[in-house]
Amino acid sequence: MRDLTLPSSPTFWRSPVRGTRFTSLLGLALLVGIPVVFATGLLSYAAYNPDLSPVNDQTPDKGLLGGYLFPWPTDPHWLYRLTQGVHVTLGITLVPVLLAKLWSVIPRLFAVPPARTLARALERLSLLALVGGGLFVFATGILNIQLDYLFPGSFYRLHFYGAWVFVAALALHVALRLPAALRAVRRRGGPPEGGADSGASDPGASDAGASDALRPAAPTTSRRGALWFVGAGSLLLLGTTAGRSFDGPLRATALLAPHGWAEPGDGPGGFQINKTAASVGVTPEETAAEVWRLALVGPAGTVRLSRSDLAALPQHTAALPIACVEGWSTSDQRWRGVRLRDLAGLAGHEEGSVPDVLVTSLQRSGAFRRAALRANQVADPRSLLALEVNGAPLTPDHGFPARVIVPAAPGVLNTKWVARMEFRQLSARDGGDR
Ligand SMILES: Nc1nc2c(c(=O)[nH]1)N[C@H]1C(S)=C(S)[C@@H](COP(=O)(O)O)O[C@H]1N2
Ligand SMILES: [Mo]
Repeated sequence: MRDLTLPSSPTFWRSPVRGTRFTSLLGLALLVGIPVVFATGLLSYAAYNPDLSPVNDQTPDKGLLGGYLFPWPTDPHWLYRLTQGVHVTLGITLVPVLLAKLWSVIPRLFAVPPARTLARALERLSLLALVGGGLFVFATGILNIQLDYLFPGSFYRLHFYGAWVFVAALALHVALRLPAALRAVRRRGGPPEGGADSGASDPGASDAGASDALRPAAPTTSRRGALWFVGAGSLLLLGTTAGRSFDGPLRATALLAPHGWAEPGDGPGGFQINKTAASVGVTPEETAAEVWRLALVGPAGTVRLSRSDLAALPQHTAALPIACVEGWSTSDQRWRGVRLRDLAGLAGHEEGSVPDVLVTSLQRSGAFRRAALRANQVADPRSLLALEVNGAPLTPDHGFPARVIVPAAPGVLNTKWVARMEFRQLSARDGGDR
């Protein structure tokens, strides 16, 4: 008899590696890792001050999903470095596990009939959200850290909504499948029971265990070997990614990180650079001493300061890292400049009632030209408009003549080449329409 070799045929998928236990082990690994990635992702979103307008408020319709948002703290000063390093590094590390898990159940994607009961039909629909949502959040995340903003609209919004869809479907999936997965994993250790790996003793096995090959091909590896292969892939990614959170020789191990290994040069400015001055069109002409002025806007009107005016104000030092949403970070750098709260004072705000601030770069276009900081960030004595780093004037690429640096904040809020600072209430409390 001729084989019917359509993917929907039970004999089409022949790898003997597929099986309930294999799938379950991968699923449990994801179940440990994904909640950590999700939680650090929610923190990352909160760290953006997403409910400050006009710049950061890109998800005004986030509704209940944004209900957990809280003012991002400034302590400990390495907070975002840790949470975002974990978010990106662990996310990348889980990719082989996710792909192997999907591979292990792919025959079920083609199963006919798609479902025998209404409950199964509904579950299969939720798998669309699970698989689609999972692939979507991982793909958008990886594209973002590669600086490829291929998706239309805001990355934050897409990744944020995608994550909620994915996690909601995941919660349902876990509720439905966890007991069977735990049984499948225990089975190997305990006394043999029925068809061991086949899932044949499970009620509803025709659905749940359908990834076992009916007519397995000759094995080229054992299931244990396949798990080692997946684990080794994860370790390889971990080992070639984690280094981007560290300075010194470790950074050179971050082979796969787009910004992880680029040599930023030696000297006081010799640490990671995201965008260079040239790449965003900031020229030496417009940052020259005779030309550049900082505009401070507040109740006192507009105050214009030259770089030497700023240098004549009380100078303070703070040791703070740059920690990018892409997951890379630097160790603490020694920044020196004027306190943001002192500038709020110059703009006419009384000491003790420091407001939010909207910072604009002299860079004319691009996503990072404006950023909003919350009052608690402005008030922190370590939050500076830095003029120097590591004992020398800022280099052009690190934001000369002046840049913002705030403890524990995502790198993108540390605006470079600052031209204007508006000190006023930016949060929803006064917003009216929300
Ligand atoms: N004007 C301006 N400021 C900016 C950026 C930018 O592109 N333009 N990039 C931001 C991002 S995403 C990061 S991570 C930090 C990087 O600072 P560094 O290049 O000094 O390390 O600067 C932030 N400030
Ligand atoms: Mo960044």
